[in-house]
Amino acid sequence: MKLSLPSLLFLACLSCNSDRNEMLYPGSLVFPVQPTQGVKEAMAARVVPHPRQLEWQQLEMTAFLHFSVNTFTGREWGTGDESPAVFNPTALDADQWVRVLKEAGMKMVIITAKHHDGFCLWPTKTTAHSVASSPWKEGKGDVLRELKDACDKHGMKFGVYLSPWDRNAKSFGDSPAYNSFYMEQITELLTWYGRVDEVWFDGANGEGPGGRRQEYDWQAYYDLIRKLQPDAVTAVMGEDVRWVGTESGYGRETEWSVTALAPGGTPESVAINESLGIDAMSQDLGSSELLQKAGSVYWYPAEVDVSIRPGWFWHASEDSLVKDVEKLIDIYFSSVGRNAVLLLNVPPDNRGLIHENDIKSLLGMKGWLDDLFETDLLKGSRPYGQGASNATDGDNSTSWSPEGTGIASFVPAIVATFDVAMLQEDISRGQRVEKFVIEARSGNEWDTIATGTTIGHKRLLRFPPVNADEIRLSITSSRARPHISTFALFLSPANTSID
Ligand code: FUL
Repeated sequence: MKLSLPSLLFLACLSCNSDRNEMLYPGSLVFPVQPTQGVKEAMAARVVPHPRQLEWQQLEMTAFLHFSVNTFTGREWGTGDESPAVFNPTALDADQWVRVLKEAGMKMVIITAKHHDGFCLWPTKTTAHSVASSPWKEGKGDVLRELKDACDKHGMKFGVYLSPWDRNAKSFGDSPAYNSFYMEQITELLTWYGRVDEVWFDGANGEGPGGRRQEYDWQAYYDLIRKLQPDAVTAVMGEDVRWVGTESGYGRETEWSVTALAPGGTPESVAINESLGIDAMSQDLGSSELLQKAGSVYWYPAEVDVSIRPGWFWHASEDSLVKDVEKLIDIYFSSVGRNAVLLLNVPPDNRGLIHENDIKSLLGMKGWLDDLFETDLLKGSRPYGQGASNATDGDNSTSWSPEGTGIASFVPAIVATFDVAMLQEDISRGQRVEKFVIEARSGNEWDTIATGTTIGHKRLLRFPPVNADEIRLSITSSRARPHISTFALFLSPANTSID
């Protein structure tokens, strides 16, 4: 525990010494000038998510659909010169997309309403470069409408990716003109289809005609979204959800949702991040060392975007290169299991369907995860022993709030072998734990079976199978009183085959 005496006194007045009444900071906070040692960590521990961020974090698994003219040309980045005539799926079935993704455990679907090629999947009034000029449904189709209807039918959340970089728009690079064109597109997407849950702004950005640079008016975009869809999170170049920094499917082992990284693309945020020398790809975005340099911190949680295939778009040549069940499970442990939300891309093919090979991997992963999480070996056991007196009554009997650091023991309800541990913090009260240790006793021998740093919404750990009489969880460092909401143990299913 890193709290010095002055900082404890400071916190005492913040919280009136009562946990229930402690001061929390929704979204962000500006540090006091020259705080005493430990105060910054203790304050950062009390930054909490906005309700829309909390709801988003609990989704855990979400899906991306990359679909555009590239699906038909074989490109990854269209040039913007493609004829809308190439867009002609023969059997488009948005209901199939949503059924498959729901069965695979996905809680939201985000579609590329417009990728860098500028082709719009909805019949926008802003440009003729859209489905309205394509042969699909004789120009009367609307992919966004079909997807949203399917989402509503199956209880799936719905998000839109609208590439700021547009290689087709003539106005791109004429900053005021393109900004108003782009905001028109945002307005259509956020007013024509009912509720939208996420707006995804890509960071890729090239030049306009004649090498012109486009200055995006990020603040105006954010204000418009807040007005039209106040509950939608804005992602990546947005303010609520942070790009994890890789496209490999692997988040950081130490993943703070409270970061010194200032969110979004506004000049103010850019200046803060430049002065700290950090960006979304930096290894350290929230350590105590970094907090000492920072003037403010933000609730800015990580999203791990990765494609089930080598490319983001479907290509026939990649049908044999779909990630297998083992790989998807590994990605799950390295994203959801490392305090992030997984955004797994499953691109529809040129028929307008999710391909059979992708379905096989998705359902294989889901079946394995369902088997894994079916039996919690700690269910029903309660913490006991020295330091375990703060077991909290809740739905989960293993929830526990030690005073700062603490050790609790658990006797598994079923004596059995396990090889996966799950830990969760109640992040509605902030992210606090900096280090923990899990030990197991067999007879008189205690062995360390796993150690870790951050927990956050969810931390999953894998280790060789253990058969224990007793389990011990120690929180060895925390920025403030931790609120452990779940401690659970599981045994991996024997294999990943669904045949
Ligand atoms: C990147 C884009 O350039 C890729 O095409 C893809 O959309 C990925 C999710 O983001 O920045």
